[in-house]
Amino acid sequence: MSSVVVIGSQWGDEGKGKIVDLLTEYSDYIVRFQGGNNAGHTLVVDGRKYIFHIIPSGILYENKMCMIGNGVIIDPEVLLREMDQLREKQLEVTPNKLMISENSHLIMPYHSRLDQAKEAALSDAKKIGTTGRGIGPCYMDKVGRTGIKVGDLFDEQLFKEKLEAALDEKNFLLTQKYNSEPVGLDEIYGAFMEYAAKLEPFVGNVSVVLDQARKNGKNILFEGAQGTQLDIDHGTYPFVTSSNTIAGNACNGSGFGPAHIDSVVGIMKAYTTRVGAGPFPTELFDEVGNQLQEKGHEFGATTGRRRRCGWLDGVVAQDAVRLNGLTGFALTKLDVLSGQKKIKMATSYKLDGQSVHAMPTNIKQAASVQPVYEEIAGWDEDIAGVRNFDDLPIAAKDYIRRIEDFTEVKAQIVSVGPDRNETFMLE
Ligand code: 2SA
Ligand code: GDP
Ligand code: MG
Repeated sequence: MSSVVVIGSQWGDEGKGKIVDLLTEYSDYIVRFQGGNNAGHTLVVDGRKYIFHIIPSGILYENKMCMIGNGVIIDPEVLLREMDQLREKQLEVTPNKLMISENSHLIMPYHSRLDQAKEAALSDAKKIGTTGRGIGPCYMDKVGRTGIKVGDLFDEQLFKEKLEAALDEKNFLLTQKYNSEPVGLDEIYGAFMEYAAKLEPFVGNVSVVLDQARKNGKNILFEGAQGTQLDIDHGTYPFVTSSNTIAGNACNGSGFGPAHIDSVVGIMKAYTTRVGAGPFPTELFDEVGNQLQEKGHEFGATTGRRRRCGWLDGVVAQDAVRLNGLTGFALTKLDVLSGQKKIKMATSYKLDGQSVHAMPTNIKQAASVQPVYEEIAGWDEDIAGVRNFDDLPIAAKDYIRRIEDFTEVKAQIVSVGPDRNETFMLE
C-alpha cells in the first residue's frame, strides 16, 4: 500500500492530469487538495480528450474513489457542469465515485466578479493575470474567517446569515470601489439551494474516509494543481495563486497525516511554460520560444491564453526538489524538444555579478536574474513512438541523465505524447 503525492514542479501545466490518470491504475483513491477551477488538467485516452477543472483526474476509471479535499475551493455551478459533461460521455458520476469535503469553501458569484474587477483596476505592471475564477477572493474569505463552506449549504438558516453578511461587504466593494453592479441575495440563495440538493449525496468527511482507506491498505494518490513556483508562500509572490501548491499541502488540504505519505513525484516539463504575469528567467522571446509554444500546443486549458515558453530551468527544478521533498520526477513533453539542434538548461542565475542558486524571494530580484546556461546536444528523431529508455536517441538519454545528475532525483516516468499510452516507466 502506498500514498503518493503528485505536484507540478514549475509554473503549472507540466502534464499532471496525464500522469495522475496514468498512476490511477495503481491507486484506489485520487484526491485533489488545493486550488479550484483555475486548474485545467488534460487527459487524452484513446485519442479522446478530457479537460478537468475540479473533478480529480482519476474519474475515467471504474471502481476508483475521487475525493475533493477541504483545501479545494468549489464553484458548484462549474462542478455540476463538469459532472453533466461526463454523463454526456456515458461516464456516470455517482457518490461511490466522488466525494466532496464538507469543509471545502464555496466560490460564490461575487468572488469571480471581484477577481475580475480587481484585475481590471490594476495597472499593467501590477496585473497578476489570474484566471478570473474567483480564486484569490474566495481564499481571502476563508482565511478571513468569513467564507461559506460546502457543509453550510445544508443549514439553510446559517447559509442565509453568512450570505447576507458577505453581500453587505461584497456589494459595497462592487458598487463603491469598482463601480459595478451589485449581486442579489435571492438570486444566489435560490441557485445555491438547487446546487445543495444536487450535491448533498456527494458530501462527507474526506479525512475520516481517507484514514479508513489507509488502515485498509488502500493506495492513495494526491493530485496537485498549478505548480511549485505558484505557491502562495514559496512562489514568485505576488505572481502566484492563492493556495499552497507544494506537496506538504496534500496533508492540510485533505486531513491526512504527513507520516503516512510515502513518496512525492514532481511533474516536470522538459522545457518551461508560464501563463499569467510574473518573473520567468528562462523565457524565450525568439523563434525557439515560438516553436515550443506551437509544437507543445501551449494554450491555457482553462482560459485558452497563450503560454509563455522557455528552456528548462534547473534552479526551479532544484527549488521543487527541496520544497516538495521529491522522491522522483516524471519528465513530460520530451517529444516537443525533437528537432532542436541545441537544448539549454539553466544551472544558476547571475544577479549583480553574484551566482544565485534558488529563486530570489525578492520579486524585483526574481525579475532581474540572468540565467546561466549549459548547452546540451539536441536530437532530430520523432520520439512519440518510443516506449522504453533504451530506444531513445543518445542525446535524449543524455538530457534525462543530466537532469537527474543536476537535481539528484531520478526520472521515474517519461512522457512523449499527450495520450495515456505515450509514456514509459524507468527503473
Ligand atoms: P488564479 O486564477 O488566482 O489562481 O491566478 C493566479 C496565477 O496563477 C496562475 N494559474 C495557473 N497557471 C497555470 N495553469 C493554470 N491552470 C490553467 C491551465 C490556466 C489557464 O491549465 O492552463 O487556462 O489560463 C493556472 N491556474 C492559475 C495564473 O495564470 C496566475 O498567474
Ligand atoms: P496540467 O495542468 O499539469 O495537468 O497540464 P495541462 O493539461 O494544463 O497541460 C499539459 C498539456 O500537455 C495538455 O494539453 C496535455 O495533453 C499535453 N501533454 C501532456 N504530456 C505530454 C507529452 O508528453 N507530450 C505532448 N506533446 N503533450 C503532452
Ligand atoms: Mg493545467
